Amino acid sequence: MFSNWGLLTDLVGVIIAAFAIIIAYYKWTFGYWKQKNIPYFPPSIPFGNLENLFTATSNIGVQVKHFYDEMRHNKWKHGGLFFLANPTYVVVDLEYVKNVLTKDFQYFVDRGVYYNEEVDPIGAHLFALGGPKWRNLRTKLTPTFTSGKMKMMFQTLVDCEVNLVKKIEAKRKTPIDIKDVLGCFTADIIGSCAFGLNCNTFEEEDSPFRKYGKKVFAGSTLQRLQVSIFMNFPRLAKFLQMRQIPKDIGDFYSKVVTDNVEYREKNNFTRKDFMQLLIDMKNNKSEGDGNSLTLDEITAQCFVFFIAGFETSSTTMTFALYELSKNQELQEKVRTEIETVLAKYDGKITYEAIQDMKYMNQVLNETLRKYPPLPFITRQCVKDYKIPDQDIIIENGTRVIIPILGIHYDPEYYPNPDKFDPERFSEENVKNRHNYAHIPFGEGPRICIGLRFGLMQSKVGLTSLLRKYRFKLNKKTKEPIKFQVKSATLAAEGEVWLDAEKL
Ligand code: HEM
Ligand SMILES: *[C@@H]1O[C@H](CO)[C@@H](O)[C@H](O)[C@H]1NC(C)=O
Ligand SMILES: *[C@@H]1O[C@H](CO)[C@@H](O)[C@H](O)[C@H]1NC(C)=O
Ligand SMILES: CC(=O)N[C@H]1CO[C@H](CO)[C@@H](O)[C@@H]1O
Repeated sequence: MFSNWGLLTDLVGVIIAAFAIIIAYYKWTFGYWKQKNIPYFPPSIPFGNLENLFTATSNIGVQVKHFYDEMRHNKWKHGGLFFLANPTYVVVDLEYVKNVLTKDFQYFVDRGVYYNEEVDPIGAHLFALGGPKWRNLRTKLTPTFTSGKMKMMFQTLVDCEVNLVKKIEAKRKTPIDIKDVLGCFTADIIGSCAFGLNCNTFEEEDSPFRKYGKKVFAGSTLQRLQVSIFMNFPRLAKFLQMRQIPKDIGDFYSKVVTDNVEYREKNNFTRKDFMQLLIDMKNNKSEGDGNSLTLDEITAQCFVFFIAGFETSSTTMTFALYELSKNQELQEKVRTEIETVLAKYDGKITYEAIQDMKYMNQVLNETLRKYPPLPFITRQCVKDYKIPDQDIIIENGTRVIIPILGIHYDPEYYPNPDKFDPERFSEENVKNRHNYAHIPFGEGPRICIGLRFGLMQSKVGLTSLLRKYRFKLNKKTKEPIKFQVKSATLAAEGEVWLDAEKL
């Protein structure tokens, strides 16, 4: 025992030295924004400007919004933050936002999301990739999302709508957990369009598909710790061969795609969905137009379509119905439009009918303003960038944040921002506002590729529900609604309970 004393004191010495080095590193890096002459808020060790990762009481998106608010209050056009020890550049001025996302996009091509193709190929999807790899894939995938392709897939959506109405009908006697019902609906749609599954896959409450889908977003403390390592120490993560997506999840989705591709090729079976479009690209090799995809690439894209597509649209519809339940007058106005438009199309929900609903658009715009599923987006600077009207260089490698939630609640653009008011998106009012004051899908060359699809499925869902039912908020819903602290997206904490009254 005593012979170990020497070893123990050595160990203590090493630990103290390590701490000293870490603290010195923090002190040094915390000088970054001051030296750049960019205004910033004083950070602290070890979380920088962020709340304690383990005891945080607000969603990171809400935290970023608070910083935006303070920066605006101080009349800053931009500002510096520290995420742990990492300098993070926040763009505030809308002209700067436009520069980063669009005008000077070539300097901000990357998203700065960690992935490691070797250990999990499923992580190398469009959302995460950067540089030429991203550009190449984006070019290949863009034709998959044209309005022509959306029209082609429309019937698949309408097929799923039948199940949605059935579900509401079955549950109508008691308050409805609308978030859950709509989660099934969008999982159904994307599962069917990206994975070629039949619509009723989600009849059972916990199909493996949704279970794994939820798991990706769940955000246990361990998961968030991991994400924080990915964000702040990507090189360490790569060195440790860390997976971004747990093995069981990756294997599950991989198998679904592989089986499906095999089945279709063996049986010469085709279907009008995303997967088919990707398979067609895979088999395009011979034409040598550089348009082909590997099986791993297909899997990764199907996976990201599912992950990016189901939660975003279901929360959008949930919040829209929540707001419309609180305001019956607006709900009636949407319903009137639905009835008028559908009457022109023989009472059928068609692609054209959906495009014809102007007020529905305004309601969705306002919903996405108040509840952008992604409260902020990131870019990574890929070459030194001089800010146009200032003598400041943003260095290669710097993480950039566009604070969507903050912009969407800025009283200068949206007076009385907490009020839900679709009139903000009348043609007249939109014209009088900066284009970049409403960016729920991002902007520029990296804008959400699934924008059309997301809007389309949200409109189909709302149309089919509102034409048949009147929704009212049930007392069981905890108000005011808070945002989930641990989730990566902006989702409601707890259930949203609605009563549905048949019309
Ligand atoms: C209401 C629904 C949706 C919202 C609010 C939304 C929002 C967003 C946002 C904010 C981004 C980042 C854009 C940027 O960085 O400028 C994004 C990217 C992306 N979204 Fe969506 N999204 C929605 C639906 C969908 C759907 C249905 C799909 C697929 C079927 C999808 C697939 C993607 C992909 C692949 C990217 C990465 C694009 C790239 O980096 O090139 N999204 N989305
Ligand atoms: C597969 O189907 C297409 C059209 O349905 C047909 O042209 C083609 O010859 C079929 N291929 C095989 C191997 O059966
Ligand atoms: C930016 O940094 C990356 C990684 O450190 C490096 O590979 C790249 O060459 C740099 N780009 C420029 C334009 O200096
Ligand atoms: C200002 C704004 O974002 N308007 C959008 C409202 O929604 C429609 C589609 O639903 C978009 O085309 C508009 O650009």
